[in-house]
Amino acid sequence: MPAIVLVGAQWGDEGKGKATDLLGSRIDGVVKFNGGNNAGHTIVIGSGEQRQKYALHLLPSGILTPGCVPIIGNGVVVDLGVLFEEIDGLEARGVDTSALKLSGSAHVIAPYNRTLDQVTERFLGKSRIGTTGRGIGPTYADKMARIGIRVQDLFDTEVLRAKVAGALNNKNQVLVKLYNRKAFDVETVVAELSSYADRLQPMVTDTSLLLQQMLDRGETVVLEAGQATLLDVDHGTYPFVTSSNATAGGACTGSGIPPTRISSVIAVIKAYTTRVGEGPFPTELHDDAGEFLRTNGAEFGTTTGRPRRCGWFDAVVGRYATRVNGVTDFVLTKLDVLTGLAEIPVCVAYDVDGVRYDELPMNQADFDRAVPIYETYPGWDEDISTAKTLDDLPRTCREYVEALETMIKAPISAIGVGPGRDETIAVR
Ligand code: 2SA
Ligand code: GDP
Ligand code: MG
Repeated sequence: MPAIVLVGAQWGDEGKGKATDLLGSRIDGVVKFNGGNNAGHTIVIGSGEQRQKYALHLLPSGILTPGCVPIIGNGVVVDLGVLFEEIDGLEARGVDTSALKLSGSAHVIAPYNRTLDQVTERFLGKSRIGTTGRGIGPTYADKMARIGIRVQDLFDTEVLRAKVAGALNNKNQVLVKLYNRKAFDVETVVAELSSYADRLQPMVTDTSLLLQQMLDRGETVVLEAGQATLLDVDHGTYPFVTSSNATAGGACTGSGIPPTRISSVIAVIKAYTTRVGEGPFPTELHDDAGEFLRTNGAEFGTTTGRPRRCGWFDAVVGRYATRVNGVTDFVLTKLDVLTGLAEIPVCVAYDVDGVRYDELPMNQADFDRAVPIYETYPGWDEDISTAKTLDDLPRTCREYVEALETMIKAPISAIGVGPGRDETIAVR
């Protein structure tokens, strides 16, 4: 039965939160499989005076759907303070979070990992990645170096103490000698992490087993990615990426659901492109058009508030997302943001030193020099935010969507025309 993977096709903030939320009553569980509180998913529910906006970071989007089991998988890195802050914030607004499950194998973001993320970025200066500063990279580095702290370690103080001491062995030297920072005290870290244990205990579960049982019962589960394809540590614009696998492959390793159980892969793609943080972005705009997209699309980081870099739709990136994720359906979002533009350029290929590339160049150095080759489409002026079917869209708008669909080589099954749940066109 269906295990649906949902990923971002570009550099993030495509509207994955809204897309997951839209699946709503059709799903029994949502598992977040990568990343941590670097993610920011905005979900808008209701209309008029009833309109409510939620910004989720660590919690899966399914938390807002009654009856849906929200699950934090083993592939996630968890800042426990942020987790409880988010839970308390939702509870205060009347959202029931009691069904939340957390993998005992998920890694914990320790306080020294947050510090290391921030000081490393500062020392990198011009070569910085532009991270969210939440400790994500150093925590995944510890996981791979096999010196990470896992959720299950919090329930045995002796084990926890040994692990924290092991992790701090080298880190304190680096922090003091290289970065001129104070050393972390083992006991203080142990006390901080242990303080969450009692409240955490009831939600800690073998989530891989739970998910398998749900699928065996014929239930539907969504595997929800944080970040996006071009931020994937293997398939993205390395080193300007996050430190996890945000593509469909990561959904299996980060949740414990095997590839043979995945039934479809939905990719969310914006009708233009944004990126936050450093790194190459061929269609980036530094002019009034970029400002138009940022203002109309409210393109500011959900977690950090940083202004997002904005540019035209890049069909090469879209095709790449189709290929590396095995996309079966696209959700095209923020089409409404383009309303009012006389013409809309779309990048169909790149020119790298006089050579045309229809696919993403293999070498990062070549991608850095990629110059977009544009085709231009006529825009539209009509308000499309109340459109419910393709026929409700102006002809030029429909033609824009059809052109994108042909270029990205997978069907567009839903279109977002506003942030709200109901501001959506179901295409098929
Ligand atoms: P990190 O913190 O180590 O994961 O940063 C590495 C790169 O990954 C980018 N990244 C993101 N890009 C877009 N959206 C993200 N989530 C927030 C949002 C971001 C925010 O929803 O708006 O509020 O600033 C996200 N998380 C990580 C990051 O910019 C680096 O390029
Ligand atoms: P995510 O990280 O992919 O979940 O995306 P974010 O929540 O960080 O950013 C997407 C933003 O676009 C949010 O503020 C959403 O409310 C908003 N949004 C989603 N879909 C649409 C849409 O179709 N139109 C408009 N105007 N806004 C949208
Ligand atoms: Mg986001």
